[in-house]
Amino acid sequence: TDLRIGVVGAGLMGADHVARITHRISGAVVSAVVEPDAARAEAATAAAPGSRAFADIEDAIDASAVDAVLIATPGRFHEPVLMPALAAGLPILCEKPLTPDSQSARRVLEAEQELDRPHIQVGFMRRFDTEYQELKRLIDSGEAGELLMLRCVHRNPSVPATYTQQMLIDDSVVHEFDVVPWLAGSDIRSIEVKHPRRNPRSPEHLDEPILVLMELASGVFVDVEMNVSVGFGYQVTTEAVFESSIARIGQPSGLQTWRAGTFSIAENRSFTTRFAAAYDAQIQRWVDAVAHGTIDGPNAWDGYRVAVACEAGVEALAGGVIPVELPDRPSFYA
Ligand code: ISE
Repeated sequence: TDLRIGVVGAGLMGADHVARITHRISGAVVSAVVEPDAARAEAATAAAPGSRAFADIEDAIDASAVDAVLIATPGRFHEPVLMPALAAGLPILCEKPLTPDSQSARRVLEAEQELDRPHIQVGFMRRFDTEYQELKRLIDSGEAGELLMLRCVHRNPSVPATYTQQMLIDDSVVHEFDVVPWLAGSDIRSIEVKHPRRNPRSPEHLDEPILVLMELASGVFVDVEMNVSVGFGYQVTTEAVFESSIARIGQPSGLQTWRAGTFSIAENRSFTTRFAAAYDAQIQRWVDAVAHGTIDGPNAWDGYRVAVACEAGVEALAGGVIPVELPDRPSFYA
């Protein structure tokens, strides 16, 4: 029988996951939607036949309406959903970030370790993108020789009014803090943030773009251009610099046209299209793993490591080279 998923949060990402589970994922259905905004809740339940709206996750659990929980609210609202879902022993797919800071992430780790095994998978979907996977294979294989640098670009056309300066780090660069150590096979040692000229088109309360520099334990240097008011589209690219070769991922692809003296390729406008296939793969693999009592992707320890990096990154917004120090990984997450 199908896994009955309760989706918590039916904003942009939650609604996208409801449609994905309903139309593209096999072995699962959306059985419950938890969303305080009545119009969003109604739209989401209408999009998932057979689903019901609940005021909070506890009600859905008490009604035995869910076998698993997908959390797609903003990061600061994750902990109050994670805790009751863990207490009920339910498998969880939690959108990034696990939580916005390391203290709350640590509380989640402690609660999870009361259970017999990891129950939380964190939605760092880039690990499911085929180009990222190919680049990781190239780096791991050693075929291209030593990796020297990673040059990352992360551009959003615009951001919602609720997006804050700190979110440049803990909502956006959070993805690089996960995927870079995974790609390079090396932890982040320190983080520094540089402030180029401010984009006059940025919302008044934001000072961006920013340039984030990471030094990895291996000596590899990484730069991330984090730029959220570019207008023209959504771009996430990485260039890997090796001894005597270069590899690039995330270039525009799809329809190419030559017209009136101009060559053009359509660009993505949102992460929902740029990473659509990665989200599909992530959710399908999670659903398949849950059927076997496991998870299949980044776990809560990864979420915690990234929360530690985000804290250093937020501190670095004010200046300085901020070290990133991680405790040893508990064997529970081996
Ligand atoms: C957003 O929350 C995401 O997760 C996107 O992947 C990222 O590109 C964007 O900057 C974030 O705000």
